[in-house]
Amino acid sequence: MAALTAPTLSLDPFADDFLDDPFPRHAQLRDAGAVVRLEHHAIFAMARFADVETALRDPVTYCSGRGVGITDFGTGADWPPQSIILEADPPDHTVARKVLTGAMTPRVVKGMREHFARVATAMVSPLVGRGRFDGVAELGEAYPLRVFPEVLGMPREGIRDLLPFGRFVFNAFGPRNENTERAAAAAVGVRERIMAMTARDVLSPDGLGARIHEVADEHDVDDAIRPLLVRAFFSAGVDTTINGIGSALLRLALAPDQWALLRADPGLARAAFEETIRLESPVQTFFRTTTRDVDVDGVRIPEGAKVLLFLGAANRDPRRWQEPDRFDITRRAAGHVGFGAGLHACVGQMLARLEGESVLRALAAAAEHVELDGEPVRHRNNTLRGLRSLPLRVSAV
Ligand code: 8QM
Repeated sequence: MAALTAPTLSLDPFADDFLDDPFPRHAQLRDAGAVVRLEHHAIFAMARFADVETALRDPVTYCSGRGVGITDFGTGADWPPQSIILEADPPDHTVARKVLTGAMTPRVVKGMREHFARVATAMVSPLVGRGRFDGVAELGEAYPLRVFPEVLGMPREGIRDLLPFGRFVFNAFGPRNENTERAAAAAVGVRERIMAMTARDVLSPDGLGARIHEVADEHDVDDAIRPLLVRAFFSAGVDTTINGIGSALLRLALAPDQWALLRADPGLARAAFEETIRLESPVQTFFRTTTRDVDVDGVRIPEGAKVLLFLGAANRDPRRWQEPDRFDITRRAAGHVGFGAGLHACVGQMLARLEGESVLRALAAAAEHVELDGEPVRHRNNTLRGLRSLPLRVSAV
């Protein structure tokens, strides 16, 4: 009986006005129906938690191999570069996933804990001593750009390429609009240098990059795809955590009551980061492509359709969350889809949490108060939500 046509909206989810203030439009998308058609890009979209989660957990119907951006790799497109893991389906995905999870085991991540805490404390201390600092440049970016290359074992001279590379990757999931073109222009030469850093002989032998090559040996992985497995860490691990940490600092600066809770119990640092991922969803959207006609709430989505999944809208769906727009570090944020769900759920989520927790713990130990010292400036990206600058004022304990 599924014959209803999807409610059609004319909004462009990659336009400046949408990206700068997505939440009112998220509500509009959720309220319009379980599935809506966005005619501007000739795509379908889902924004309710239940439907986004169902799609994420049904990779047979909603595949990734045709790309998780707007480009359909099923029709011979070869731009932007396709991910070997994120944009693959079983069985190709299974092998890639095994190698990346094999390199980043819980034991490996646990082994980083003390070092991460020490680096966070050392980084936070002079900032708090100064009393004012930029939460993005001096902490949100500085911290991941310090610990992540170390963990990967990549050459120092490659660090400056990580930001433009990540910004390009995440913009390029969207259409070729101004954001994508700007990021592509800023990444000229960057992609080649990033690929050069995936080679076994430039990665330090004790890092995660070298581990990927070792695990790839164990699984007899083809030489041709190894660089792409290492590249996945370069693409996925930097801007994501940067925007997560920046957003957490903003949220805490805006909510003195939540800051007081964290000060009283630094054990809440991990929960505060988790709640930030729910509320701000650093990765706002991903596409899937349907592998068959599928009926959702009476609406037929045809085979081969691009479906935009609004992770950020699902994470604030009032059908799923109480007071969804409230930053509450004591709520049960677990179960959000900020790290995805199912087969493709973020491989690095434990590392991301450890970074977030380490920074928030260090700050809560060193600062009595944190508040805004000026207007935060948003960073615009087709997929990522985060900040370009965040002026903060802090008082030492
Ligand atoms: C996003 O290049 C890649 O393999 C890759 C790019 C982006 C991601 C993951 C992998 C999901 C974090």
